Amino acid sequence: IAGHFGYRKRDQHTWVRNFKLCDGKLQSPISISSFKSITLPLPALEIIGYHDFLPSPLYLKNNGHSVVVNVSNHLRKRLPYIFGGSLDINQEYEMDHLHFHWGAKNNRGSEHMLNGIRYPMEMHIVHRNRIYSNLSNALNHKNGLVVLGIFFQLQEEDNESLHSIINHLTSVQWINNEIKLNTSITLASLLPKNTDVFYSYKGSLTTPPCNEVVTWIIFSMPVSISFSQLNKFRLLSSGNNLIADNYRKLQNIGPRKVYIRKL
Ligand code: B30
Ligand code: ZN
Repeated sequence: IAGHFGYRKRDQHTWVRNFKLCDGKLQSPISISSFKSITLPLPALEIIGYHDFLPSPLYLKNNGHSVVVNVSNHLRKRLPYIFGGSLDINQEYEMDHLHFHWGAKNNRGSEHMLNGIRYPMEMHIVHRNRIYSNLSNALNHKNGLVVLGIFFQLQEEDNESLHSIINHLTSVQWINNEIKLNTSITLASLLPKNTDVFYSYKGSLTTPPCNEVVTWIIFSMPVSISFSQLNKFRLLSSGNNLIADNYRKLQNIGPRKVYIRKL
């Protein structure tokens, strides 16, 4: 199977049986409304090293539920990291990997919704708190991860910053296919032009095991992707099925607050 969990409706209902944390009160994704969000005079989110090329080699992998860009970093270079914004003072979060969620049709694909809109794709740049030595340790602590969420909206022209990933998607069509990327990437090129406005709330991994350890930061401004570029994601396969529609159903906000930072 597609790596121990599936996204079809009847599959998502079984997540809580196998992964108890998926039944928690701080789950993600959620539907975000700018009107219901609380405006805070937050400092800017500091994003350090985002203009530098990620250390090579980068690995592109089809893990059966998404396509992932991993950094190997065997030379222990300083990876891009973030702090400030809505994050606890003195906590730094280092980039771990990035991956995507997308739809089979243009009217779906993003995990979060913003003001009633579901975008055709959402990218997650996953960051681990520097005080934890690796991802699995970070998953045991409620300040373990920060995930930056970036929405994609369709546009006629290609987003050239995505070429270094999308040109190689055909090489990872099947589950567990992994290739070394010969080109490098800057994370800055994948972010929206304006990162001053973002939403933030406390939530979870959107996949099993659903640990409630994620401070979510969702940028208000989307980035662009062309139809033909998005269609290349839609050819990725988990074996018997296409990966497309790898987004989790919306979770209850409950008493949680969503904060918005504006300029
Ligand atoms: S997300 O950004 O909320 N979609 C993980 C990190 C971020 C998100 C989801 C999951 C994560 O770290 N998962 C645990 C590690 N995974 C690796 C993986 O993502 O490939 C192993 C696993 O699930 O148990 Cu399959
Ligand atoms: Zn994700």
